[in-house]
Amino acid sequence: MNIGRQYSAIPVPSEKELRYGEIMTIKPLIILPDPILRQVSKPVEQVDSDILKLADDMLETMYDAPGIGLAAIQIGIPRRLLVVDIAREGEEKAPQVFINPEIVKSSDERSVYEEGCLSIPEYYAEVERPAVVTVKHIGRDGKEHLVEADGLLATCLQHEIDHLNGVLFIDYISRLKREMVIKKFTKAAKTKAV
Ligand code: K1U
Ligand code: ZN
Repeated sequence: MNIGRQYSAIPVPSEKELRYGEIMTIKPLIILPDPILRQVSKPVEQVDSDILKLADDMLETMYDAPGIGLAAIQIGIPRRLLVVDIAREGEEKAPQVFINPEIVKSSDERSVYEEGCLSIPEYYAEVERPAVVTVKHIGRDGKEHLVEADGLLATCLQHEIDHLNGVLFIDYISRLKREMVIKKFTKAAKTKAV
């Protein structure tokens, strides 16, 4: 029996035709308490056209939500791949793709940010994390890169890398609050399932 199934959204991807006939797909998001969100994602073995298409679909899904980050597991794909774009409204888009990201350095300095999650819609909570992180990853070009991030990018990258390890931002709040959030989303999922 796959208990995860009962919470899963009915997968109804929508397609968007872009210039040059390219098709990008907006994928359904996996929502709490789906146990898929607790899976530990496996490394991407090869940066090929399938992975690049997946990254493009993730960006389209993130922009549609809208959000500033997305991990592959949030659309049900347990691979170590995430996308971010922290450009503000009115600014030019600045999509970034991180394949097999790893935090190789974290500052002792901490910062607090009110986080949200596309898999836990309309719930926000303050989370304290290292203020600056250095992230090693493979980019769209298939090459290794190092990014030193601070501010919102540092917070967002840590939130997304947590997703790759099955960790959610509600894991940093009190047990009582977390249980209340899970209870609320479990009830909502059961109501939608009928
Ligand atoms: O991983 C996710 O669920 C995406 C999440 C990323 C994130 C937000 C805040 C702090 C850390 C990580 C979101 O994008 S939630 C939506 C959101 O923050 C937002 C939506 C529209 C405009 C600006 C922000
Ligand atoms: Zn999230």
